[in-house]
Amino acid sequence: MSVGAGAVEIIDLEPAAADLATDAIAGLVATPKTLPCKLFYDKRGSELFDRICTLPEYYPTRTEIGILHDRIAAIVDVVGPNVQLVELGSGSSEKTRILLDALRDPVAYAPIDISREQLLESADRIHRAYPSLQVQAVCADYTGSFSVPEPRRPPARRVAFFPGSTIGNFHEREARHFLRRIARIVGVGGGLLIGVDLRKSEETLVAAYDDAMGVTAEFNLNALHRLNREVGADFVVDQFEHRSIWNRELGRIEMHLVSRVEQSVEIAGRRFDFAAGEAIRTESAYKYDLEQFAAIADEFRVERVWCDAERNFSVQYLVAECEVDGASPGRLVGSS
Ligand code: AVI
Repeated sequence: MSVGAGAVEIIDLEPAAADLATDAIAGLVATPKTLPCKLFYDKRGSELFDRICTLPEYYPTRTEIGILHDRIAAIVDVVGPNVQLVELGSGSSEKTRILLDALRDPVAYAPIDISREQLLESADRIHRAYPSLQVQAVCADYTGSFSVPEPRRPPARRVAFFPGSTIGNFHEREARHFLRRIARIVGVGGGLLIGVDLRKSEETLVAAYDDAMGVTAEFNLNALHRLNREVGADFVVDQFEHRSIWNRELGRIEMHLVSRVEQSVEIAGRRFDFAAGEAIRTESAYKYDLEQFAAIADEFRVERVWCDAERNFSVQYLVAECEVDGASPGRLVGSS
């Protein structure tokens, strides 16, 4: 199927609407209580996230963009010409433009995103900005099963782009498993250009996830509003407050929603009791040092690492080394 100017291809693997109530209940029966961070990203949550990315305390976005701009010549040198670029969770594809402006003769661009509307809009914008580039948009959950389309022109290699340090939102075992899947998708000799946030002072980290204007608090609380709106839960949202803490032992920032009072909440016919001060963990953001991350990306060779001057954030180019489940060079279809 083609959309837009007739030249963007869309491969529609959109999963069935997530059962939010089931996911929420599975987290709230656990001890301690949790909610999945994917709950954040409805329309309102995505707008709030875009605002977070511009906040003075939230250093990752501007630092990563700075690295991409400053090091673009070295990045395109190592990535090489004639690649098929596959972006995982493409969102607005803003950072991609820095790459596409500099890559030598990219064969095709395949943005993958679960949000159909945003995917189509950004794929169409990319098509209009780079009319000779084949754009093959895939509407899919990139953490699930998907396949990447073959481009018309055979690429020299497939390169995945996964910016934003979203890898930090995976628990370590999931991150390892996910990176192995990516290695299989790009094939031996294929690449992964990835943004990885680094360890730093607790003060900087906590502030990045608890800004003075309260935008991150609103983003976190929006998960409860969403459950009220979409599955008829009865959270009294004002009776919860946002908290961000650095879990030193696990090397991660955690976002919590803490119950201000003793209360109970009903979701899809199930009641959940909260003690005053009891927390729901809504997100974990792991911060790595370079050695730790290299150990997790165990089926890649770390080819190059670029950091900002303060070593707050890294952009890394990894090359897939291991043959996984029969993947071989040039065999370019991946699934979990
Ligand atoms: C999407 N992800 C990489 C963000 C992060 O920094 O973990 C989500 C976020 N949560 C609060 N602020 C930003």
